[in-house]
Parts: sequence; C-alpha cells; structure tokens
Amino acid sequence: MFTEIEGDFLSGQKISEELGCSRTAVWKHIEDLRQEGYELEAVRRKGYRIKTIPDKISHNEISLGLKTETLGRKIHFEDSVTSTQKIAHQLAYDGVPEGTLVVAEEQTSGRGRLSRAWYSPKYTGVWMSLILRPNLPPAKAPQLTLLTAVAITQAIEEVTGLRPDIKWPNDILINKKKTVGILTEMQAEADKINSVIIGMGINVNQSLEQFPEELHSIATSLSIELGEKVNRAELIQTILMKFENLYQKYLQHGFYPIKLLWESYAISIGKRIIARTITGTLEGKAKGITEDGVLMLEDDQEVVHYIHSADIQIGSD
Ligand code: BT5
Repeated sequence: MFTEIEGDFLSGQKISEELGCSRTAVWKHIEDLRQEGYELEAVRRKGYRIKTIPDKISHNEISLGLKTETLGRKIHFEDSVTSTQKIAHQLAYDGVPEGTLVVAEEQTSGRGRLSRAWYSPKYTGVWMSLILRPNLPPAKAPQLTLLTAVAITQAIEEVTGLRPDIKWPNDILINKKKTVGILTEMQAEADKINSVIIGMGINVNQSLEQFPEELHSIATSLSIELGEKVNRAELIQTILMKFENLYQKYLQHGFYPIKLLWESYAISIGKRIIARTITGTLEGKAKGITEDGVLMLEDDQEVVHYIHSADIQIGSD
C-alpha cells in the first residue's frame, strides 16, 4: 500500500479503512515496518510517509554472477541470527563442503575476539562466516587471518576506490578508524585442521549516528568515508573472488606471496606500538611479521619479542 504512494502521506484513518483493521493495529504495523528497517515519518493530521525503504540483499543477489569455483557456492542466507560464527561452527561440524558461506542481515550477539561484542545492525553491514578445510597444521591458521585481511582490503579498494590500511592482526582501518574486524576460529585435532571458520564483520552503510556512542571515535563505515552507499552484494562477491585467488596462491606457494601483499597494506610496521597480550603489555617498534605471520616487536633494550596475538595501539614513527 505504501509502495504505491511512495513519498506521499497516508492517513492512519485511510490505512485502517483499506486494511479493515483498527487504528491500534495500524500503529503496530508501522512499528513492525520500522523494525524491518523502513524509515517512516509521522505527522499529525497528515498521517505516515515512507522516507526510506530498507536496503536489503538476498541470497540471489550474492550468488547470481558469482564467478568463484568453491567459495560461496553454498550460501546460508539468514535475516537475523545470534552470530554467523555459531551457525558456521555447527555446519562445519556437520560436514558441509569447503567454501560454505553463512551471511546474515543482522546479528543479535555478534562477537569479536575474547568474547567481546561485535555490533552488527540490520541491513547496514556485511556479517558473514566462511568455512575452509585446508590441509594444514593448526599453527598455520593465524596466517589465514592475514590472508583474509588482504582479500577484504583488495575488495574494498576495487568496489569503492578507498585505500584501507591493515592493522595487525585482524583490523582494517580507514582514516585510522576500524571498518572491518576478522575473527578466525577453528575445529582441529592436535596436528590437523578440520575446519577454519573465518568471521568477517564489515561496516558498510551505517551513518555515524547509527553506531553506539562508545564506538563514535574509533569506528567508521565505507559509506561514511565514501560519502555514498555501497552495494553490499557486490562487495561480498568481490571479497569471495579475491579470497579464492589468494587462497589458491597460498595453498600452492605458501604464505610468502601473501606476506608481501599484506606488508604493502600494513599500517603498524616501522612504528612504535603498544601490544596488549593476555599475559602483559609490551612497548617498542614493530619490526615486521615473520614468515609465519607472527608480529616482531623490538623493545627499547633491542630485544625482539614474537607476538602471536594481541591488541595493538599505534604510537608515532
Ligand atoms: C574483531 O574482534 O574485530 C572481530 C569481529 C568479527 C565480527 C564478525 S561478524 C561475522 C562473524 N560473526 C560473529 O559473531 N563475529 C564475526 P576484536 O578485535 O576483539 O574487536 C572487538 C572490538 O571492536 C569491540 O570490543 C569494540 O570495541 C569494537 N567494535 C564492536 N563492534 C564494532 C563495529 N561494528 N565496528 C567497529 N568496531 C567495533
């Protein structure tokens, strides 16, 4: 009904007459539409008007025209989930093939590392988890986080023309603000990976007001940086293409070619950093990453520390 008269006001009275329901029921439908991502304006004596319709994506939009061989050939597309990681873990456990992708329009308990929350509002971002089954020892899994960062960075460059920076190990920043977070988890035995589940959270079309207050100074979205909305389905397709290309290189030639690409996007290398690990805090200069993707930090006594996992704060040069 609203779509026929998009942009015009429709009175509550008229809606209730045409739909044959009470004014209270109309009000309830309006609230449902708001929940669905419609922006509606309500003006006394005039009624309701649609300001913007939600920018949804669909399973088809992601899969039609997708030119990958394995990644994203099977897609589980959901409107709302607790966490795509949780669903992907179950699917991986159930034995789905490599490349299976879980995508959701919204996560109600999206998570980051160390059980931190990942804010994932509806119809604005890319919240997805990719299942891989590489024939590798578990110690190599962190390299896949760096590979993922390169794939997403290349895709953002291609789709938007923006120039993102990678902050070791799992953040992608634009103008120093976090735009993407990556969460790599695995199901493994002592010497063999069964599956790696790579969670990717990308802020795409949020406006600054749509972020919670505590993220205003540290987070941004592609549309804030670009000044226009970005096609999320196209972004997902491009990420899968870039990912597949890098993943094939990685399986054939090892981490070295990925390392070179990663270094070309890395923001922290050569700078003073503070690394907060679960066992303590280290300060010094980021020397680079090893052949395995481990961060090397040289402290003021010129002792080099090898860091496998940490939160990094970048200081000056
Ligand atoms: C991460 O953790 O950056 C990994 C985020 C992975 C999210 C994806 S979405 C699809 C998949 N399903 C999931 O449930 N998760 C994955 P970490 O480095 O620990 O950073 C978490 C911190 O980032 C939080 O403590 C906040 O400070 C901040 N944060 C939360 N939501 C954010 C957002 N939307 N944008 C930018 N920063 C955010």
